[in-house]
Amino acid sequence: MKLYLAPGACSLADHIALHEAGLEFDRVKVDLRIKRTEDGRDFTEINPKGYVPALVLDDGQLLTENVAILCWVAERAPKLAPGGDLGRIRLIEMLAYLATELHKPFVRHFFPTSAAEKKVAAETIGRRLGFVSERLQDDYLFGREASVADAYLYVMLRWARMSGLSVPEPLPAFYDRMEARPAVRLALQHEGLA
Ligand SMILES: N[C@@H](CCC(=O)N[C@@H](CS)C(=O)NCC(=O)O)C(=O)O
Repeated sequence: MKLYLAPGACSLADHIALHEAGLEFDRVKVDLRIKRTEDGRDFTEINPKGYVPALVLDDGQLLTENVAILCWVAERAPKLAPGGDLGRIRLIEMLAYLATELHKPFVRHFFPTSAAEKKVAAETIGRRLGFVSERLQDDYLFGREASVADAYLYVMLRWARMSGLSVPEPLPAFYDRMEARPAVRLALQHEGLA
């Protein structure tokens, strides 16, 4: 299996999750500006969407979208998903929120078409981080065990810190907790971000 990633991009969440799951995989870095893999291939021939993450399974099937890849990892490592009747649905609910309500405003904040748009994006991120901060149950989003959604939230917080945006309590301690996890440290190291 091969994970196509760009250092520090949202694909870091999938990278962390694969390590948390203890799955074997190869990493291939992609230069997103020119859509080329580090081994010189045209990335759009691998993922026609042209963005990371992309996961090529051992049977050659392509998986894209953070929500889908993270769910797939959690299906292989159930410890990375909340339990209970609605566990899987709660996971999808949280991943969908992170992907559409938090990740997307960051794109507007990183690549604004105006100063006003950047300001609105910063306010939106602040409000939505506030919502997530109230959802933390114990150490992580779903209790005392980390899930694949925590890996995605960690990446969003990393972006917030890099952008100088404030991170509401108790998320700073959550961030430190995530960074202390061996899977996170390994992924950061492999992406040259440690
Ligand atoms: N809908 C996709 C969005 C993924 C995405 O935004 N990837 C960014 C990096 S964080 C990317 O590769 N951008 C390059 C591009 O769109 O050209 C998902 O949730 O997986």
